[in-house]
Amino acid sequence: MIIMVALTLVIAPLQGSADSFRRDDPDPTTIPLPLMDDDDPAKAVVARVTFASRTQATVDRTSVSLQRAHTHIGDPPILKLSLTDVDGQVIDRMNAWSPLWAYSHGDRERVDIKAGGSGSFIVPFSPALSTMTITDSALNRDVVTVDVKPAIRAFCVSHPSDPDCLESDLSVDAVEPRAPLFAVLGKPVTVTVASTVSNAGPDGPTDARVERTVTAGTGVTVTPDTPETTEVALAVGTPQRLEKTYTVTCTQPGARTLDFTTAVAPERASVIDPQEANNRRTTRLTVDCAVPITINIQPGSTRNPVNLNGAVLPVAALTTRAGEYGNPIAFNATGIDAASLRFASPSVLLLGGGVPEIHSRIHPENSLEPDEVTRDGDTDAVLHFRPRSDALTPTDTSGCVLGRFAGPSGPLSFYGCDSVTIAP
Ligand SMILES: [Ca+2]
Ligand SMILES: [Ca+2]
Ligand SMILES: [Ca+2]
Ligand SMILES: [Ca+2]
Repeated sequence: MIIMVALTLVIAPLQGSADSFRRDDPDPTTIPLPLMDDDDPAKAVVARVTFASRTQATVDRTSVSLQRAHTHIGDPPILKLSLTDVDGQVIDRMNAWSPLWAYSHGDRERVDIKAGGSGSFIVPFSPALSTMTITDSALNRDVVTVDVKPAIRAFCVSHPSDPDCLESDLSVDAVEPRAPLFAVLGKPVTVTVASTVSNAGPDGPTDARVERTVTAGTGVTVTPDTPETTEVALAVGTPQRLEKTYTVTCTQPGARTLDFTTAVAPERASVIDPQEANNRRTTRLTVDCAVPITINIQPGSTRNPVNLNGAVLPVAALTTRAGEYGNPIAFNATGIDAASLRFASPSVLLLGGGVPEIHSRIHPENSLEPDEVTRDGDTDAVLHFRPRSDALTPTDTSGCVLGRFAGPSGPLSFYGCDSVTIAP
């Protein structure tokens, strides 16, 4: 009972309470009216909202109605409606009567606050409209935010010729990852993905939201791995290319996959895409994750001189245990596939170049370790290359071997480098 009495107000204090409003609140008597174009067919967005209390409400339904929104002239500022566009910018503000406030007529006219109730909020239609936030002015608290996009979308789907409704067939035409030929376990590499998006019309330019996501399979990590949303204005017939760079690191050897997905959609609910099937495209990138190994160029020499005039260069690929020389995975050099071998500088190997093993076979041997003194007893593979100037240049300081070997459960790539001194 006490609560009921406390909630019963006479109308005079209500009007007097305007002083308690924040200074930047618009004066309801001077608040600008929603702009209405009289040449435009009247449309309004209607939200039916049920209030459980002054600060809690739920949205029952939203719709677009072919009627003009009323102007809220003279409404006391009980509730405030803020209308935002798809970018979150406020495009309109207006006052509204609360369904919880009811006049009652007795000896004196007064306003009661009901415990609950429903009401319709009717605002002018805008093709840019996204949300309607209902705020209790006196409490300065947001009560509920209504997403009006589904109602606008449904209206435009059923009224395609309405002047406020546009049609744009947006599409993702290509998702093209560019990656190095191989990546060494634990060593980050850069992958650049180019996405091409376009608008086939008929209407445009259309503000579009492009979302790019990446999903890494097992044995590989990628950063950034959170979806990124970009806004682009797509003119009809003018594709745009968006590039995004990722850092990719192999955590397990072998073929590892990354799925790059790009999706496009109109920003505004009033723009209908008649063909959704072409709005998303995924391209799978397979990364060859190579096992790092230790090699000894010119066993017996610490200088490792390399002659680019056709002399034979011996290179020992060393058999190592997991953890030896910092190599994460055990490597048996006798399992090397000689036909796969190439020797060159790192940059040339990444471009697919390099010279082959000149005998097309490995030479099993207990070779010298990198200290050029120790032979550890296990069998290594000595390889012979004839370096040329297209494999190493006089300024190169390291020579590397790339190849395939028999891994524990199938062929894997391996990669190892040692320092070189290019002979003048
Ligand atoms: Ca489309
Ligand atoms: Ca050496
Ligand atoms: Ca060894
Ligand atoms: Ca050995």
